[in-house]
Amino acid sequence: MNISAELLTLLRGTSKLAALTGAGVSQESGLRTFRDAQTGLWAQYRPEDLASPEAFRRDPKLVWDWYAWRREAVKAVRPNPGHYALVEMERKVPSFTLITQNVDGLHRMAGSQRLLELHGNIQRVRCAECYTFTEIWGDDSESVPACSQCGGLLRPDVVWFGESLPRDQLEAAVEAARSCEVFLSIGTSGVVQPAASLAFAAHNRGARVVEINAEPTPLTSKANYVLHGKSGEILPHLVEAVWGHS
Ligand code: BV8
Ligand code: ZN
Repeated sequence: MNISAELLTLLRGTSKLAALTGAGVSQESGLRTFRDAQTGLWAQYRPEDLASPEAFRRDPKLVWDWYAWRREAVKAVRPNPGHYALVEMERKVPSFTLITQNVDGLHRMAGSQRLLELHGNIQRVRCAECYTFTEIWGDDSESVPACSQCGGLLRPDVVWFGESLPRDQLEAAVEAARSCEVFLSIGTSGVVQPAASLAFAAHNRGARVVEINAEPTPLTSKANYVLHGKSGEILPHLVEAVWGHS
């Protein structure tokens, strides 16, 4: 792939960079993206119909089982070169913030430190009532496990549609978007709010916006640079071309 000399020069001179990632970054690890069709047992459901408080109220066991299945799927995969390239970028750029919409925990597993998880992490389980986190729970196949503190239902520690994002993570993400010189939008369809507005906030503050995605999105027309392709191929190539081997 050809990366313009202009973009390479821009990135070499950047000291404040923010990167937003979506499910596309985990696709090459073998995880379906949010908009990919679901398969097997879950093919009949749309993610948006399961990832909501209403769905959990209506059928907690169905939602719990969907996340149990996704936790197993995540356990079976590893970060890909795109995740590791972002760890390398964090080491090279003086002020780097990685903002992810992904809940798979792969950025953390790859070693990213300056990481904001806007939508939570499905590896973490908490009580729907008292927020107590827990690592262990009964594996009764008939019902959703109960909180050991208050007896409430356990749920994944993710942000469902209609739920607010964690305030501290969102505020830090907005601050990073507003103050960066370059904003990278990687592997996201730019549909889900408020995450999708971060790139526009950066653009409105005069940041250069770079989109790395397999297909065009609502951001493409606004981006200063657009690299269409697989993030697991583009990111390592970009890091090598800009910052060379560590
Ligand atoms: C909130 C956790 C309100 C759960 C997720 C304005 C208009 C309309 C609706 C709304 C609006 N504002 C708010 C809403 C409602 C809603 C929303 O945005 N709906 C959408 C559908 C329009 N937003 C919310 O409900 C948010 N909360 O606003 O609360 C509020 C306010 C105050 C007080 C109370 C309440 C909460 C949103 C968070 C939802 N939770 N995840 C779970 O995962 O189970 S979002 C979910 O979608 C995932 O986190 C996922 O990451 C995220 C976004 O999807 P993408 O990451 O972009 O993935 P997608 O598949 O779409 O795209 C992948 C892209 O990668 C594609 O473009 C593809 O081409 C590309 N790709 C694929 N492979 C590769 C690749 N690119 C590169 N390389 C590859 N190999
Ligand atoms: Zn509880």
